[in-house]
Amino acid sequence: MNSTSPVKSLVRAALVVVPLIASPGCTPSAHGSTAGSSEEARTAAPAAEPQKSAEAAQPTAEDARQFATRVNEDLKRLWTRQATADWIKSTYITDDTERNAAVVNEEVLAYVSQAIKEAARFKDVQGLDADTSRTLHLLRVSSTLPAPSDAQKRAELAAIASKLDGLYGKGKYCGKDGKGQCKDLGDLSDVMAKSRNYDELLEAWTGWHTISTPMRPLYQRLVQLSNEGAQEIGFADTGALWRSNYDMPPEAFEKEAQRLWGQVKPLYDDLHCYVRARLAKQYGEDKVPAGKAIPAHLLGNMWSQEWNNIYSMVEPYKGQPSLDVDAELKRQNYDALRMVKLGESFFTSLGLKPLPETFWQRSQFTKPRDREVMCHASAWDITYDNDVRIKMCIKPTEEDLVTIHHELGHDYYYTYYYKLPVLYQSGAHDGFHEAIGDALTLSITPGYLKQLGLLKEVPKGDKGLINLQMKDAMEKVAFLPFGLLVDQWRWDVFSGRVKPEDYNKAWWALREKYQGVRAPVERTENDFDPGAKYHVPSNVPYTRYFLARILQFQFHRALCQAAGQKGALHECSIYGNKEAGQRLQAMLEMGASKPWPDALQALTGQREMDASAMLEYFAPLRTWLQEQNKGQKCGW
Ligand code: X8Z
Ligand code: ZN
Repeated sequence: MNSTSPVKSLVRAALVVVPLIASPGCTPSAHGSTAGSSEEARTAAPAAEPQKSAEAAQPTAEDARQFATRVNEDLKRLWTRQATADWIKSTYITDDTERNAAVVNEEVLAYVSQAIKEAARFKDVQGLDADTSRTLHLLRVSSTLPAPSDAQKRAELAAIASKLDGLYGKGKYCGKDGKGQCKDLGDLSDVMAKSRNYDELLEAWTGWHTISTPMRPLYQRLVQLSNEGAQEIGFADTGALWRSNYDMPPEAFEKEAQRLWGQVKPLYDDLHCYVRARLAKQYGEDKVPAGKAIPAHLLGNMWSQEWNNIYSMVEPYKGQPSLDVDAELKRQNYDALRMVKLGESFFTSLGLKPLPETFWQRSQFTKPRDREVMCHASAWDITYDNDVRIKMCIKPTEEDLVTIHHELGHDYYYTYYYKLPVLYQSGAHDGFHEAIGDALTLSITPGYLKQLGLLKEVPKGDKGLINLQMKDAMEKVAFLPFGLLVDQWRWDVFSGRVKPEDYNKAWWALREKYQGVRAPVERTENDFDPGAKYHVPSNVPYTRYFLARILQFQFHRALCQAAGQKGALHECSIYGNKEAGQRLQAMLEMGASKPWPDALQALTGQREMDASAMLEYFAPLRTWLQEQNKGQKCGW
């Protein structure tokens, strides 16, 4: 609405325990991963084994069509049971709810591998209709943790996945001697965000990184077993399976990710150089030397993935209007419900429908006082039939307000595609799903926030703009290399290019190469630092977030064009614009029914992912950064 650029920011709480499974949104009920273990190996045939159609040697295209229909029906039933069990478990963690979820998850795993093998019979069938071939393809890539058909191994894999997730979820650091007050990730992340004391930060960082040490042998076995599962269904390894979910050969996708990184790297490098110089002022040149990677504990976040928590340290111009939304949220006693309503009102302002009544009845907005829950934000459609919900532990912060928009983006995707067959109930690719809510937050301008009474003053002029862009960049631009490298590491691990004895070394080589950060203290192969990031022990693919950071600007630019806005991209807001809403809705309704370039074209007119919108958006900051960095020794 307003003519200044968006304020938003903030990372979602970089902490908390999350789902076990990757799925269309960030829900646990991922298609085919495991959410726990069952004690006994399930040797029996899957409960809902797809009926063996056309036993004859030569199946027909019609057999294939019927098979695809039946798999969609079976999966809807099975995934509903799985999501139900996972929801109950995640909102009430006990041994019983974990075991219950594990049993259902194993059933789904067994069904999916069986169905994929059966589908192989249709490989050479001529004349398959487009929907049938797409459905069979989506089935094959639907699982993020493929299980071996050997029931004992499948049970072992399920047990390991559950154990890893539990180690992360229960992770605590209780002081150097183990006898101090125990701190969980939430507490330690608060230190990372707020402290400016080098040693205090170091202790929080090293403390959290102790929790993943015991994960190493488990992770190694998970890699072995899931690779076996992947190979059984015809993939080179689990990483190749993940990369096959982008409507192009896995090798082409690897190149695509590198191409996009090449587009944004120069912008990241400029930000890195400027931020490092500011950090050197704060902590001293000896601690943060020019021309070297930055110690990983100084950027306000456990993984240095988003840097907005140290915005005050890098604020370009002092004396400009404050961009601190937290203060007003707290002062006005904003509660969780009001924050979610505010989020919904952004979507409905675009002409999108209100969330169903059940959303309000069944979501978890706040942390219950009387039981253990998974607080990591997620969005769900439990029945694949518009039973949409979010699960969060909302606090009155700007960070959570942004996360609410992110999660509602997932729910709006669900709510517009739930009538499709269940294998089409996904994002065009997983990066699309992660980008919807974020794209909308690019329209949350200071003007909008002022209207809501959440900012006192709208920043003005060049200085106000640079401050705003810096705040944005510390979240969006800073994230890019981390978004990419997590799976660069996993792809190498799954493929065997990185051997278990080099897990940690390879992780830090990538952290340094891409992010320009380094471990603040010596690390060895006794450590297992990748395990200190949730998505590794919980086996959630991560490249989606890298893609989403780029796509959200591409979406934003297209929506601004649809809204008829002609000004600079960083000044655009689509708030209240029905044309933009219609354009978005058309893409959401497609789900995964078509290859993603078709969906991208429907929204943007382009068939390629493209970071030029992100570069255009940050053009003013980029010029400013280059000016500031003159004479600096940039790079590492
Ligand atoms: O895990 C998440 C979301 C759930 S889809 C809260 N994110 C990544 C992370 O926290 O590391 C969002 C940004 C990146
Ligand atoms: Zn998400």
